[in-house]
Amino acid sequence: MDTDLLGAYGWRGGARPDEGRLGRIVRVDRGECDVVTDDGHLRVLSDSQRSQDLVAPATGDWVVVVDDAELGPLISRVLERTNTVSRRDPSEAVVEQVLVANVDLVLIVHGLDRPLPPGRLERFLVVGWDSGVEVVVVLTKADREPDAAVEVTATVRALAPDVNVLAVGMGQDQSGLGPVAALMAPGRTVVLLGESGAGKSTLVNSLVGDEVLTTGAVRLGDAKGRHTTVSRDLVLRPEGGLLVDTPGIRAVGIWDAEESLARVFGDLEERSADCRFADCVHDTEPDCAVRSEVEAGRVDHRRLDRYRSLRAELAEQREREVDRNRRSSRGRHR
Ligand SMILES: Nc1nc2c(ncn2[C@@H]2O[C@H](COP(=O)(O)OP(=O)(O)OP(=O)(O)O)[C@@H](O)[C@H]2O)c(=O)[nH]1
Ligand SMILES: [Mg+2]
Ligand SMILES: [Zn+2]
Repeated sequence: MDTDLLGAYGWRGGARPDEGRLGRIVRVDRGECDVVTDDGHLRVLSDSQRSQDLVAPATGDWVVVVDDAELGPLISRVLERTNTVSRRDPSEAVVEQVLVANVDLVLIVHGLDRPLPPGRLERFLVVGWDSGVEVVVVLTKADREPDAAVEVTATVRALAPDVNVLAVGMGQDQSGLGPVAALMAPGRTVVLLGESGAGKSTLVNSLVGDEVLTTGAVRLGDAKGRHTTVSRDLVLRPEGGLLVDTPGIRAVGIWDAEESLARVFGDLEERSADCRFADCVHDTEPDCAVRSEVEAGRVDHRRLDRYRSLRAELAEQREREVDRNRRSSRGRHR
């Protein structure tokens, strides 16, 4: 038994729960999870069938494990989360999907062997910032595409001036890893988000210094990945720190992210204070201060389009949510 295994896995001290054993989820499968406890790794039932109120466990969650006489070890509850990285559940319009819980840093990983559409970066930024933690962009494959590294760094800087951008090359020799490794520290949880084939698993392996995760070749021609990673795995780095690898996501649906949207489009939000109507959607309204920025050539019209469509997406979510709540409360009163 390790003296402070859970400390290495990010437990910040403080009172432990009275009941059961404390653990952190390192992987979630259907109905079961891998949990690390003081005694090492355990396979446990997530038990969401039996206790309907249980928060569905996610990778990174701190949980209480109890031993059931019949079922063996199972999660009895999920401790309160400090934060989550969430998106809209791709299979349903009004359900939040927690990707990872209790993180300290989000890395948006992008492979330089493909273009970076601004809209995709903006979505990832909204999702990353919505967790409340710092976001850093990591550009991979700089060994193969040194020119793209310069160009894409400039694109990111233009869209998000206060975001740190790092470029790494993990080909024959490893370059640029130092600054990424410097973002890690004992007990600190870093989650990697990005498209399939971006190099997330490769980056985790490079930082860990071992082939702990499977990586996959990219299809020739369109630089698309093959969805090699299928689960969200929390990995301990021997030098300290935790990395959460995730399956590639292409179109990330934003969830309840007003504030981080305002951050990505801060300049536009500021200008909208001068629109004639408080609820201006910057479309055909008269005296729209945001559209006048576009007309004056100070803001790219495509950027305004992307901002408007993300705002519309959030507004639609809100409406559907209100509808749903209304329906379910009606159901209860019947
Ligand atoms: N030359 C070079 N190849 C890289 C670099 N990063 C990743 N690759 C290659 O890109 C391919 C995809 O990398 P993965 O790490 O599997 O990508 P991923 O983001 O984990 O993809 P999914 O698991 O499908 O989401 C692999 O063949 C890697 O060897 C890099 O910096 N340089
Ligand atoms: Mg992977
Ligand atoms: Zn307006």
